[in-house]
Amino acid sequence: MNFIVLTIFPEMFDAFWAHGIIRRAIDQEKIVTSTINIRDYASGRHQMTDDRPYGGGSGMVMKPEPLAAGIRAAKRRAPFAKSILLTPQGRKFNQHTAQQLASWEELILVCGRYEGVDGRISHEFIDYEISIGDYVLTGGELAAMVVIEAVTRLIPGILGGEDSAKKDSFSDGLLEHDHYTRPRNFEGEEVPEVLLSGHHQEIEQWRLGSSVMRTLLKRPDLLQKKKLGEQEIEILKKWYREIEKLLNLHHREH
Ligand code: 6GU
Repeated sequence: MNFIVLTIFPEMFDAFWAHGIIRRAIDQEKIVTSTINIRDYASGRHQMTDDRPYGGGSGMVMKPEPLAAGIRAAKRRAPFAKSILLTPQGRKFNQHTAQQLASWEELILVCGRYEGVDGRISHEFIDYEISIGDYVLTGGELAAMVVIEAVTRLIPGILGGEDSAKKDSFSDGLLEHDHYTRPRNFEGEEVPEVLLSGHHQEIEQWRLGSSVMRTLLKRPDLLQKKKLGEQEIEILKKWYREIEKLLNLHHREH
């Protein structure tokens, strides 16, 4: 995958490229990364990349010429690339979008700043607009990093465990199960016995139960959307019966 980022703050990406999974993906030549400084394509003594909005109002708008020239330069490096504008007005990014983007060979990520970019850029030079959530950031740089990281970890051969991306939260509509590591007893709380048993089937059962209940408690919206399997329904029924028992006990007492 070839990622080209257009930004007025290319230095923000130096640390991002240099660590963790992104670093490893670059070293293993699974991804190629570069930045284009939009300011390099701005003209005039001050190389301004923004200007006041026509029609008045507060805030600044990114000028079209430097962005257009920057995107054209990126397209010369990556002729088949799709160009993505990071903006709070975009489609909400999720795991499904990450999977779709991972199927492209080349991506140009345009980081908007200020109040937005000139409308003619979004109309003529941008294939998709993506937002990473309903909150406002001053620029698209952090959002671009979010997208790049989410896409990179889906590229085959990047993660330690080959199937860990498949087991991730959201990829099957459930949150991940609880995880434990040593020590067995931490400040009085024990690791669930079944995880020490070595019974792989029972461990898988326990993990599915943990996933389903965690999703019910933390993200019930995900369970509503998901098509539940037989096993998952059984788990919910089991807990439903447990809760009923508890309620009956209390009912008798009061
Ligand atoms: Cl992609 N950009 C900006 N500036 N703010 C955001 C965003 C993107 N996604 C959520 N908020």
